[in-house]
Amino acid sequence: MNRASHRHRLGNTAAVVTALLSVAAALTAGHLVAALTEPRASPHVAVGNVAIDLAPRPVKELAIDLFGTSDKLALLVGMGLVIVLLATAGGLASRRTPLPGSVLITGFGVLGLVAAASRVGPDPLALTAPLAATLAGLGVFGWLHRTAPSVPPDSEAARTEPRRHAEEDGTTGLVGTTSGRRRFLVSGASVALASGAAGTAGQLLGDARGVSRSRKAVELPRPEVEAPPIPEGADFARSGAPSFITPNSEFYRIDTALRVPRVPTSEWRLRVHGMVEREIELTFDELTSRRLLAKPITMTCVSNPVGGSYVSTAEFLGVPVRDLLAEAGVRDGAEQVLSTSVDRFTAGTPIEALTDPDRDALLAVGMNGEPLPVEHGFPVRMVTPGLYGYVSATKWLTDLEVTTWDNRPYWAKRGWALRAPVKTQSRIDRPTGFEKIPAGRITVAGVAWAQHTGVERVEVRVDEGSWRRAELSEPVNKDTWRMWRIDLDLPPGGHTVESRATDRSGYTQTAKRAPTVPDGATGWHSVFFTAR
Ligand SMILES: Nc1nc2c(c(=O)[nH]1)N[C@H]1C(S)=C(S)[C@@H](COP(=O)(O)O)O[C@H]1N2
Ligand SMILES: [Mo]
Repeated sequence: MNRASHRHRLGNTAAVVTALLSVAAALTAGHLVAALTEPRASPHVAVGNVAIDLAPRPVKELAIDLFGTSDKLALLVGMGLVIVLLATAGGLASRRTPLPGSVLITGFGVLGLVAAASRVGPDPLALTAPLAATLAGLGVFGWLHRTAPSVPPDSEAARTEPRRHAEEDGTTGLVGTTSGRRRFLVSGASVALASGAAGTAGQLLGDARGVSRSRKAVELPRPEVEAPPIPEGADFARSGAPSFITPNSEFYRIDTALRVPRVPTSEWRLRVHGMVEREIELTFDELTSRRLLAKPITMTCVSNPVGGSYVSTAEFLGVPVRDLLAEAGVRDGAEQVLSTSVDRFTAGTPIEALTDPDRDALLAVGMNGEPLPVEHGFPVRMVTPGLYGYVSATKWLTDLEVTTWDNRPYWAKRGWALRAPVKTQSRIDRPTGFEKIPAGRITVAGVAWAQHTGVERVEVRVDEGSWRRAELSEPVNKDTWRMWRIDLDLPPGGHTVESRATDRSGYTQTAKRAPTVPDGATGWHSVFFTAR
């Protein structure tokens, strides 16, 4: 054996860093390969799930008591600590030779293999991730171990004062040590970066694939009462108004999620609690085995400016919220239901709006005949006719707490109104602003909404002339929008057209301009165009 390799001995820090980085490389490589092949075979995920299965009941109950819904996170953190401890010990044991660390990594690998095989079953795909993890771990460990700078045996000084030592030693230690250190730093940093990238990519990819698989597997149950078919006369799309049903891909989208939550149905749970006689906890199957309703509902965002596009209609399929509240038994004094999403968004909905047998607030699972799209709250969201979305339409729903208004919801804490019924509004879709159209007979068309009251009338005026009644599309229900259109004969030149809606309570859309904050914009939509 030559002198150099005989003298290769790692300092404590280098040894521990080497071991920790190797384990990180192993786990993240395994996670990424699992995402590409079989997500359940990701080594730490498989081991964690086996641990959950094997844990005795009292341990599980204790974990839930201690950590509540964060019990899975707690398990992962606990596993992380054990791994860090073992890796540290393995690193320290490998200062002279990489053998102990390699044995440890192989041991982790075998554990991952057994766990993955037991979770996935006899499928060769189950083996790829643990194998990739083991190879990555061993490879990185061997490489970093070789790259790590040597510490001369039994020299305290060497660790603290490498320069003096190197000079005394008469070797090229000064140069060697510094560039060796740098090389080790660079190698270590690249392993850390690559692991971070692999882990993130694996997580994003795995989540996306997991949820799209879960969504494809959903078989929507039939509603107890089918919604009547949408009459042809509900649509003025040919005149330039939007289509009555908004296709899912065009439905407006508003949320605070930087990244859309990805919740497979198998992981979804709903808790109904607070001021109730009986708490309820439901799985997705338990929810969808209840009575479902199908109903077209027009949703609107409070941030929709006059003339804006944050308004859309879909046929939602879901369980009436009032059924669940009746099951739970709402106690006296309750004022709102605070709904919470998996990403901690909250909305507060007045209890009357949810218990009202005439208003079909739903825990929706279906949208236009499909499971909810992921961006629109898969697997379960709330939809409440007649209220702006921020107080009534929590997506990725996981918790319903019956409580009082003392408990402030997300947007109420940020200056928006606590109660927010949708305001009666209308919008002009044709002509569009500054459009140039042939003079003579022109069609002006648009949409109006007054959810839970119903649109009664839409009027149009040009250049501040007299108001004229527009033709209205066939009503579908009082919770959906109505289309309108009117033919006008106009001379060449610039014109301004305005519209105003009147609802079934007799209220006419006000001309008074109000901003969206705190409870929804008002004013007439006006469009300038040129006829020539
Ligand atoms: N989890 C969650 N749910 C949410 C929101 C949110 O930010 N997070 N935004 C609300 C708002 S402000 C509106 S208008 C509706 C929009 O629903 P959509 O994106 O399906 O159109 O969702 C509501 N539900
Ligand atoms: Mo909104």
